[in-house]
Amino acid sequence: MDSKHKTIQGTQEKAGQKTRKPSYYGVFLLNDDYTTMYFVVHVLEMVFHKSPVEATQIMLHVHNKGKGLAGVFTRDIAETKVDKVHRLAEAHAFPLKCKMDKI
Ligand code: TYC
Repeated sequence: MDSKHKTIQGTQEKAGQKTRKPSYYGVFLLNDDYTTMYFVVHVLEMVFHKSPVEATQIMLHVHNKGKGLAGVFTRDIAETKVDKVHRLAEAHAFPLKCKMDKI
């Protein structure tokens, strides 16, 4: 195609092109009887960038209630967080589980 017939691609102005808002997912940690409290706090600090105080509060909530929110992300980021938690847990032989739920 010659240059005077080229169209602008990927812009909002392109006729009929719809945009889509991202869906958000909560990433939750689940309680178990074997993972150490120290390790869960470490995961919350390293993977979810929580402060030591906030990480401890979330860990205790999970320990007492069975489940707790670690963070809210778009789908791809949430999938990556879940994967990171499971890889870290497996590497340290802990059964820590994490899941994502559309919110
Ligand atoms: N219940 C664990 C214990 O008593 C601690 C724990 C907290 C484990 C949170 C998992 O997601 C979790 N050692």
